[in-house]
Amino acid sequence: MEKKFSRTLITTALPYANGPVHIGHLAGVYVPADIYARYKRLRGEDVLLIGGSDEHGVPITLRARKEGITPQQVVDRYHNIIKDSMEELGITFDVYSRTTSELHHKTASEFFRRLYDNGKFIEKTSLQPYDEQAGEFLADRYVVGTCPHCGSDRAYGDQCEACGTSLNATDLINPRSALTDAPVSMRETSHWFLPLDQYEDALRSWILDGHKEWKTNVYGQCKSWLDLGLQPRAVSRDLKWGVPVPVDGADGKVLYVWFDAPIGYISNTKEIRPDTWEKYWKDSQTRIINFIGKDNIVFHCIVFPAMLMAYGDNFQLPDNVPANEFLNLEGDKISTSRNWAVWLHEYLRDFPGKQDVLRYVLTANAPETRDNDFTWAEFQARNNNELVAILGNFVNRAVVLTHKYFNGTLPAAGTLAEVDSSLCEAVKTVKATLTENLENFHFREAVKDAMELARLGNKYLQETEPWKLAKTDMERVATILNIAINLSANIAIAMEPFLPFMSKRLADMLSLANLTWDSLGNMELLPAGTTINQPVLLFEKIEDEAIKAQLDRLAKIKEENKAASFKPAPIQEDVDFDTFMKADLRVGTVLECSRVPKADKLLRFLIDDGLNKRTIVSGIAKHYNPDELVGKQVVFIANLPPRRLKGILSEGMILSAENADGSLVVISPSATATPGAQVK
Ligand code: B3M
Ligand code: ZN
Repeated sequence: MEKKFSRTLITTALPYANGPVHIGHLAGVYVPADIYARYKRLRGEDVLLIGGSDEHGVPITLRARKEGITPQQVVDRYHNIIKDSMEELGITFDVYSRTTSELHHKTASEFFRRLYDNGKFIEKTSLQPYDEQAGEFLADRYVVGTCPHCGSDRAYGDQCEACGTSLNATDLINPRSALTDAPVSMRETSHWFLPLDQYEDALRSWILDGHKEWKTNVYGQCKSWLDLGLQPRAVSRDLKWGVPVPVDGADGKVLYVWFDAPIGYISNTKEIRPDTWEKYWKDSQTRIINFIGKDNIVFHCIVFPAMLMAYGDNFQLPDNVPANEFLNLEGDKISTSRNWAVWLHEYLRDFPGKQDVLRYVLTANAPETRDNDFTWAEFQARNNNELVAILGNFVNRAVVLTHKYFNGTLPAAGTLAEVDSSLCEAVKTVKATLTENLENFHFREAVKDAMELARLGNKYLQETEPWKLAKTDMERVATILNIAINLSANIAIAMEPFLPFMSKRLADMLSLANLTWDSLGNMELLPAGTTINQPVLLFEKIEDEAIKAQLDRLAKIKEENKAASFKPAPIQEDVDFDTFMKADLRVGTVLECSRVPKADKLLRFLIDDGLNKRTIVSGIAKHYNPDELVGKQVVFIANLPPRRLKGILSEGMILSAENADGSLVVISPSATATPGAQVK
């Protein structure tokens, strides 16, 4: 039998406050968590949706160093951007706090101290990378060097971003400090470790026997970790930024960010429910759900549960961890450092009032079972072909017709015909699948179910054609519109978790107060006589220009990234001076320039070389219009043997430079030179 729970505690991964949130965060964590929370609230359940910023850890200190500001300034800036933009998107956090709060420091500190006092840690000494010049231990990210796999000389101590291999700082060739560029040495330091191996059996039976219903990606990852065997894990670090280790003699040590961050879920519950927080964490009637991305699975399914087991005191483990896969953007991995993302705060600026469109697209295309791709073309298509053409269209027709034939007062339904009853039945069936999909975190399917109601509505109007009956059978028209409007009311409820802004506008239009999940499926929800307000547009078409602007922005970023990662070719072997001097480099003035027929790369030049006119063919047609070069001066090699190109005798070679993006620019003197002048 299914277990009955009295309340649900929903947690969302705490985003690092080292940058704003992007569509990957939203699709993976915040939109699904909000859908679930809204659905549970519609059912009248006791729900808390917990969020907050993760403000410790190396990503924050790296960002601060890069920008020349303090870590506190970094987190202040991004915490506020994240908090405000998520609120604007309609993510209904009951609390969105931060791990630099006093309450969190106290909570995390006490948590550590209890484990320490109860002998739950082992203390171990190990060799860690150290920067002698800075006098600091270096976190993995602060060690840079050559990748032993691909030879990239920009690999970090935890990962090589060029080839994607995950590394240890000790794997790097010529490891250097990212702080001072000094060579890295290894020094002894001692840390506290949580002996995960001691919890292996308990974790095994809790997950592998007890939670076979978890998503296969989550269950599978846990199983492979457990099958490999768990090792003790360090829970402290030699860093200045973080929650100080609350033990005498531990100066300069802080809690590992992955130790303190999940405790943030507890701190934030305390913040919002100072008196009753314990029942959300320690009562077996509470159901805890962790929404996270796939890179966080081990911390939520293995490490944090082990911490809670070590703590005891009846702390409950999560009942489910519906982790998502990753969302890519236009075929490439989303990356904060490469600015390859659609940032939420920018989306809200560029598409004001279109929160629901983003929520819809990210849900309809959520990376629930595999990595997925976000494209602006799909965004536009789903808006125009689904939200506008199906949902908006149906509701609009129902409301407009009710105004046209009944002055905006909902008419009573008469005896139902076959087509009416089967629609009402279909609505009930949709409710059942929709509910089941929501309960099982299948939000992609769920939003399709909700959309099915609008599809059914369009089909119903198409079949019954009330506009044709208006001349002959107003009683029938009344029944049809009563049903169409009641279906619209059902849509307002079914869509509330997904499209809350639309749902609110629709409910207002229909004078529908008090949306509850219980009333979904009830096709007599709105009684005859209800005032139907004037139709308002629920969705509007998104034009090509808006999409093009976004694609142009991405194209520009791609160019910038290419330029930033440009590595000039290695210098060639020495050439002796006399050989070099044999090359006769001259300045010439372009007299004529034209495209070479049937050769899309070639331009034909006529050059004044001071002595004569000469023809040179050059492969730069992709980069210049012939006209813009006439009158310009170029540098060319004057003593190359003539060569025939596409039937034209080319007497020399025009010099140009190749940029990071492959574009070519012609080399010209910086001021006018005499034609024929030698370049020395
Ligand atoms: N800040 C990692 C991340 O954003 C981390 C999550 C913490 S959840 C307790 O991917
Ligand atoms: Zn590599």
